[in-house]
Amino acid sequence: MAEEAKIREAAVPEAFSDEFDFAAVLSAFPLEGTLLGAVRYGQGHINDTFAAWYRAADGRPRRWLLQRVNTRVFRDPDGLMANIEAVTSYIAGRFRAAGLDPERRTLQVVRTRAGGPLHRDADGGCWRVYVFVEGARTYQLAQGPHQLREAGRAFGAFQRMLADFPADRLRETIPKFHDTPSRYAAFEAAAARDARGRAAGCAAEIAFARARAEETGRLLEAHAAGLVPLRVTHNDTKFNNVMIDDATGEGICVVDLDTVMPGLSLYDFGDAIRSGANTAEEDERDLSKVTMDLGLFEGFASGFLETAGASLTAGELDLLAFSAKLITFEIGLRFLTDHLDGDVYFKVHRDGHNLDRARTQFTLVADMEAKRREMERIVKRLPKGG
Ligand code: GN1
Ligand code: MG
Repeated sequence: MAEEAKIREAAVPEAFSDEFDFAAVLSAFPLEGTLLGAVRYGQGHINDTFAAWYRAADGRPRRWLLQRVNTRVFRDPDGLMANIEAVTSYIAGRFRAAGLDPERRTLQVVRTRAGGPLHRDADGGCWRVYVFVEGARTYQLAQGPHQLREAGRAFGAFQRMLADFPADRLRETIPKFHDTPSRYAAFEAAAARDARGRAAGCAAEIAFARARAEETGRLLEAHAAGLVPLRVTHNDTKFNNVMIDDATGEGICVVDLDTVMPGLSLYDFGDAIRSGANTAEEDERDLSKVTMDLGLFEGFASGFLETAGASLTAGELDLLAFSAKLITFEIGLRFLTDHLDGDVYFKVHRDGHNLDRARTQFTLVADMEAKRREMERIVKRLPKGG
């Protein structure tokens, strides 16, 4: 409580959204006080996320995180929520066992008045509410290697905490999510269909992708060869999926748990480098600003290896640097595929948005190819703990 009192109250917004009937949706949840309204929150590409503001009886404002789950992407929302409740309660238990208050360290699902984790509206929309983690925020761009180190520690610790979690209790929310060869096949199919006549306009990106078709299977081959084990992984370790405490700068809470599934540690490492070590935003149009910064790379790697390094196999350690490149390539492929398909998966906010995103990813891939030796040297020399 004392800790909570130190957290500065966030300002109530001046205007609220009228995109949905929030009063009707939120009446399904047992939230105290008077609803003031909801505003869009965050930068996610899949779900619709809002901060829902209330005024409590004592006059103080309080917000909750409200999300409309994208059911085109997540076909089994009940399975998804079963995963999230199982994982968050397991993690809370692990924090408690370590003598830490789980309150701000893991997401907490607020169940509906009916007792379930989801509310379905009249249009079939699936809604959920989480406790809002106050006094912490996410960043689109890292403020320096120290933040990457915090993110690395948080994602490494997340993976370590789930090491004994019974993986057979998890539904696969999106099958073959990080299966790069399948993602490549989907890209070739989209290029062949050319549904929107966009292929001619991105011939350079298509050629860039084709030149790297050979290496898409490397992580799965290493897994099949027994060098890289299946673990419970986060699978969407974007830098903006870890909350950084405003007061301490610590990476306190890993969010966006929709894709927690059995996977490879290399997916989590790779995706974090893709997003966190980029010196520019994911959709930056000025590609001269897009580079993979070795200081940021080292920041993340040092934190991740500090908390998870000792449990990684030699096969995993050998592939860490490569995984950054492969996952960046894979997500670039997914953006390019969606551009070719007509922007049906990722939210877009301007024409050519997915193509811009694909270009930044491919620019990073080329930069990582140039810096590969240095990345490998850094991984080798950092201490491995956990
Ligand atoms: C999506 O939901 P969000 O924006 O954190 C996507 C990730 C991609 C990412 C690219 C379920 O993540 O796989 O890496 O966009 N999530 C899903 O920015 O597809
Ligand atoms: Mg997210």
